[in-house]
Amino acid sequence: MADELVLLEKRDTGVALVTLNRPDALNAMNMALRKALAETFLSLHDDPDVRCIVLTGDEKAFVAGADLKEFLDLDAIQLMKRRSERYWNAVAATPQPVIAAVRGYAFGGGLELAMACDILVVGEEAQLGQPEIRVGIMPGAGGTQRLTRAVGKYKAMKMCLTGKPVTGREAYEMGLASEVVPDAEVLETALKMAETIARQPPLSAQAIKECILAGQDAALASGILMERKAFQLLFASEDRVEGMTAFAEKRRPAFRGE
Ligand code: CO8
Repeated sequence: MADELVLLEKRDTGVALVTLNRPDALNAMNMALRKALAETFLSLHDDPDVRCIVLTGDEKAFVAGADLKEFLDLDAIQLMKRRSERYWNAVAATPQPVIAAVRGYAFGGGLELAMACDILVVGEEAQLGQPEIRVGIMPGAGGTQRLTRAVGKYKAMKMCLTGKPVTGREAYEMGLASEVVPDAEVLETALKMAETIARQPPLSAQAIKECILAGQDAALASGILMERKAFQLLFASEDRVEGMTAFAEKRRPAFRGE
């Protein structure tokens, strides 16, 4: 277990905790780690017992970026042929909500991985940055795109062009995090939030996630239409009947994801 690059713990609360486990390299993402992470997420996509996922590293690092040592001798065609985007997509396309619990460094591909999640809980002293420019490359897995959507053009330009990180507190203030807490409370806060989400009807949670993500890139009228159709569709779910009946009967609903 301790040798595994990615640890998976499924809890009876409906929460899955995924922990990156390459501490000697500050969780830098080599190909083996990316593959293991993708396989772990793919195994969760269709698991009805998993209603929310928390992704974390350790106290020192969420992820210190792509593995630079592995990049050193790579040429452009070899890089292209690795098609490593499929590993990122396995995380980004997860139907259930995913919370990134960020402590320590989230650099380069690490920040891009966190931004592929839906909610970011960050420690006050965490360091988030896109330092790729300092080693002669640039963000390559969403950094110029998701960061700009999150914080706007001017802050994204500054972060990507200077390579300078921001703290977790600064990230929260600029809209790059959902919540900031003392570093020691990050994981607990993320897990509690995940438990709250896991108690909600999963079809609603998944529809909300889908609408927010797809709506970001749609015209407002198209986004509103998409939202209305998803809203109407949820009236076909058993959990909708259960939720409204439980409200009328003044009891706690029991959602089954049907
Ligand atoms: N790659 C490989 N090894 C790393 C990385 C990394 N990104 N980061 C840290 N490590 C290793 C170190 O080499 C060191 O190993 P060793 O003990 O064998 O020498 C160990 O982790 C501990 O690191 P440090 O001794 O450097 O620890 P410090 O606390 O002194 O410093 C830092 C921590 C500041 C995080 C420092 O390690 C650092 O600057 N790391 C590099 C950060 C970086 O530049 N990240 C961006 C990488 S590029 C990228 O992510 C592009 C993504 C695009 C994805 C697209 C895919 C197609």
